[in-house]
Amino acid sequence: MADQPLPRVLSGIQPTADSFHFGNYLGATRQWVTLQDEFEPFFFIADLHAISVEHDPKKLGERTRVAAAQLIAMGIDPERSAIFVQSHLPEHAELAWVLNSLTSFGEARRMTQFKDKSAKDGEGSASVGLLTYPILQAADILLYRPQYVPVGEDQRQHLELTRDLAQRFNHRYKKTFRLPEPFILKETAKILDLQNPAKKMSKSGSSPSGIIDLLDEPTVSAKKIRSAVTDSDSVVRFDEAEKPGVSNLLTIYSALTGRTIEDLVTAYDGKGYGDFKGDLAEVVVEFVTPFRDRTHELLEDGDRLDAVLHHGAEKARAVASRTLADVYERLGFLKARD
Ligand code: ATP
Ligand code: LTN
Repeated sequence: MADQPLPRVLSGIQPTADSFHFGNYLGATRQWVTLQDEFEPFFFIADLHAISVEHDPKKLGERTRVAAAQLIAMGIDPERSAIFVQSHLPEHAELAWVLNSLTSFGEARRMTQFKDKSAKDGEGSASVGLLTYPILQAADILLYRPQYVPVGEDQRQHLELTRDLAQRFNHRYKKTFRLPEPFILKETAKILDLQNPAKKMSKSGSSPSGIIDLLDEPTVSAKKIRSAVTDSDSVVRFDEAEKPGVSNLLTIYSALTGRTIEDLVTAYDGKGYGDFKGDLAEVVVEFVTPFRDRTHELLEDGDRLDAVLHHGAEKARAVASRTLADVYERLGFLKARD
């Protein structure tokens, strides 16, 4: 019997900083690594999304390469997974245009990420790209008809919009898109800022001491863990409402070591925050040191990285161009002559 094709998994990450952080890794990309075994995997660097806020064109290309190197260093296998750059496939922007015409203005404006990001300088000066950002994201996803989209909690609403748009298109024209499901791990869905545990750790929103970058100097990361905000009672206990800082550190500790939260709480019973943070700092250093080395090694061979991205784009194009052709046909566009 012929092998059944595997269901697909797809996700993307923006090249908006010089490094990924622990929120990106524990919330999202770590799941990319495990899911690639059981699904046909597509992972991309969302450079089109990165220009929806002001960006530095001198840095974008290099950040895109560094992002790809980090994904490989984490364990995304370029032989198995299509790793590609969003702007290398015009199909993403083309399907986004189609979906723009299916989305109401109010629907786009209600997205909390748009509200948060546009609040900074006022909605009137936010780019229309920031408003339509989730529609481009829906296009990214629907082109590949994936079963799962592994992301952090902050992306749940965008996934809901994606499903709504898929349903709307299927209903209005003909069944074309698969309804994707978010894949969000409860425990690590929202890693918090180390200095302000009321907020998520974020490339754009965190201060340098609130965020642990995977490519930071390991001694710097250790220091950030040791000076993370906790509270004054000195008891290591998991309580997200009363002790968000300590609970966040327990989440990171548990995710990096595989030890359960209960096991950690028992192990630090009667010890203070000093021991707890010191040990976690060591765990973090042990994790980031080989990761950084692998990333830097991969970055030394730029040609090989570019070849991986080229090959990834070819695999992606084979799928994306077929979906887009179906969409154009169903919309009634006149076919171009060969
Ligand atoms: P920016 O601040 O530029 O919006 P970001 O730090 O939020 O960036 P993204 O590139 O938007 O990072 O996110 C990449 C992936 O990481 C997404 O799946 C997102 O949900 C996840 N993610 C980001 N921050 C966290 C976090 N603090 N906890 C868990 N997951 C996160
Ligand atoms: N908005 C996402 C990045 C992203 C994405 C996607 C994630 C762009 N397109 C498609 C999953 C699927 C973010 O992480 N901020």
